[in-house]
Amino acid sequence: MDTGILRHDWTPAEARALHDLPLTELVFRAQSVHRRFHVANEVQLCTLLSIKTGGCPEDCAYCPQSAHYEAGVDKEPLLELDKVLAAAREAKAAGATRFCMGAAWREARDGESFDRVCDMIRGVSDLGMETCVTLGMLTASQAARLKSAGLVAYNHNLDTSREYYGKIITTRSYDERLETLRHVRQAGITICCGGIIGMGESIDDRCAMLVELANLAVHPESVPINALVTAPGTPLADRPPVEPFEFVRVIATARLLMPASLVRLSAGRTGLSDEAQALCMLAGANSIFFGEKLLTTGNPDCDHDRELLGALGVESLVPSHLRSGDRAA
Ligand code: SAM
Ligand code: DTB
Ligand code: SF4
Repeated sequence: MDTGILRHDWTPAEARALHDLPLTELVFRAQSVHRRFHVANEVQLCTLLSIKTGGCPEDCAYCPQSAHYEAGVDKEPLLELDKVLAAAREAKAAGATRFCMGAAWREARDGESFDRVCDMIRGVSDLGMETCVTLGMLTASQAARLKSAGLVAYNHNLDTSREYYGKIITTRSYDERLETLRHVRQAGITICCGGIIGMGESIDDRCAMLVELANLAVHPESVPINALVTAPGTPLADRPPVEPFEFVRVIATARLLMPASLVRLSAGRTGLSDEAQALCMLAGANSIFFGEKLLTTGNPDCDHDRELLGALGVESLVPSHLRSGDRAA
């Protein structure tokens, strides 16, 4: 959604000035903006499933699925359709409204695998869930095929600033990322695009990444903010954990720059206290990954999340087209 009052001309200095406000001022401003664009106390519950695990040719320094590192992740071929649909049914029964399927691919390739992913999208949509996939780089025609299968969202993260990118990934460029995002947008699929903090980047890098996202012609509808989940064997295995207040600042800045987007408190929740997560929600986070596993690493268990959301009085954010139980548009 772009209401015409959203800005697309943010400067890194403006983002930095917001980021560095006294914390209560920053959170107050972010929550004020949040309430102009969203229903307060509603959080989207998304469940992730790795549909193709490990053995990825890319060298992303954070990722346990890269074939360049020994992170102890077993390689698995593309899952069968029935397994994926069983997991989606389970996620729906647990309360998730969006089902996100991730493949450890550099790029999507046409053929039987791509056809199967399209079947997954159709099957999950038929269950009355929003669908999201992340398959690496896409051509324009592949994006159009995903749209025809009923895909609602495509996840493709910028991960960090343009300046820091080369320190994290050498096997693809920032511009290639942006090109896939253009294909997704042209196909009429919503964009889920964010990044990771805690990889050794500076505060300016974090702000530059948010500015990059906010200055896209249309803001990404979803902005996942991940804290690095350190994986043994990867080059970033020894990075210290992200300080909770740093997480809060990045979320609040994302909320201020992209008021209408869903900001997702993504990977890294297991390292945050309940109170820190509540503060992230006060700072404008209104989406989480819900389910015991992310792709290959852990996430808080569902019972604990239900207790937390209950204690906070948070309700599940159900997209309007799913409210009547209709098939995702
Ligand atoms: N291979 C596809 C790609 O890279 O676009 C899709 C899957 S990839 C695992 C999706 C995203 O997960 C990455 O862009 C990154 O932001 C996030 N991610 C991967 N490993 C992570 C980690 N250890 N900690 C936090 N986020 C991570
Ligand atoms: C996103 O921004 N975070 C998710 C999802 N998009 C695909 C992935 C997090 C992965 C964390 C590491 C793992 O479980 O392998
Ligand atoms: Fe491959 Fe995606 Fe992991 Fe990079 S982040 S190594 S592209 S699975």
